[in-house]
Amino acid sequence: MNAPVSLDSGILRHDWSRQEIAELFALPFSDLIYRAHGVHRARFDAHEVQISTLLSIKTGGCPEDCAYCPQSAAYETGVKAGKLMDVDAVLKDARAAKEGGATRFCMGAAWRAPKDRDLDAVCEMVEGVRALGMETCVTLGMLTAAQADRLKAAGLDYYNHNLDTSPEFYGEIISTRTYQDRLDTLTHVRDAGIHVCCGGIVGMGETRDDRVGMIHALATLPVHPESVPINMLVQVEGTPVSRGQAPDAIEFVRTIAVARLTMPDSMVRLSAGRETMSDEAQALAFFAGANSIFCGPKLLTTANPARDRDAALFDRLGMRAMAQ
Ligand code: SAM
Ligand code: DTB
Ligand code: SF4
Repeated sequence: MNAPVSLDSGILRHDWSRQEIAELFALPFSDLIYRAHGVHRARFDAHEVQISTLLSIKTGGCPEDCAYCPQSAAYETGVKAGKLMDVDAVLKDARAAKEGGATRFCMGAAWRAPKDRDLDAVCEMVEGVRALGMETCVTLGMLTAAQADRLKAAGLDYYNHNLDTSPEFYGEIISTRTYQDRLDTLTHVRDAGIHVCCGGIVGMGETRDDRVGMIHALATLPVHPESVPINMLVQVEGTPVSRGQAPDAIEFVRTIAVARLTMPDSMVRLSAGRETMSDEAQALAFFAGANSIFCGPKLLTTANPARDRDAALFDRLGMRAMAQ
């Protein structure tokens, strides 16, 4: 006989204990995704997916040592360091993204933190993309409160800054900044009135308990991030974590489901890692509560599924792009 699985519409809470989150992760897979889907369906149209497009506006040569990242100057990954792109070139790309169906344009820079003069150009980009009628998102590294205010004044909608993993495992992955540095930037972004996009990575050799710790850190923030990207590690040769075992798709889907259950009003993004993920694993991730993706053939430096593969998948699953 099946034990009864309680189906509810989700409760918005910020006081999750690690134990409660560990218990969600440990549920039988079917019970977990059934519950997560129930919450998802109660709060969202389960057939709609929000679509963002990514552009690397400043690639490579990053002084940070994030062990997963092809853009760190600390590792030989074949990524060439470039300069900040011109505003016009960025806007040309944004127009193409809009034509491709994206409602949000995300610009990423391989910086530890932006210099104030770099921010002048980024603010122009934000203004230009907004004028095209798209939502804007940037990810530029650490921000001061004053820099966050400048981005808000330029009309920025979202700032992406990930916690990446648990507080305990963080030091194994990054030595050049602390978890608290990340939390401080998130506070500056939140205080400036910008929507927060914050999530992490699955598959870097962390334990289940680290995934629990990561979701716990996100779900106990004073306000849940409006957008929670769950990235499956893209194993890039030359990065320290590329030598581990390939990430486990079932564990990835569990992480999406627990994010959905603990942060019921947030958009959960099935983020990096779709290029090597089967259509079936993606379908499970959508069922478990993911409702946002990056579309277009490239993430920042690595491959993402071609548009026709995504279109075919949406068709097969009866899903559609969310209007802005
Ligand atoms: N430099 C900024 C920062 O670190 O916040 C912005 C860009 S950084 C590339 C944005 C996020 O991309 C990282 O926090 C990480 O979660 C994700 N990322 C980077 N490399 C990845 C990889 N190989 N696989 C999966 N996610 C990755
Ligand atoms: C996020 O959480 N994932 C995106 C976005 N935020 C900026 C980046 C994924 C990068 C994957 C590796 C690359 O293409 O360089
Ligand atoms: Fe730099 Fe961001 Fe990559 Fe870390 S994740 S090395 S900060 S670009």
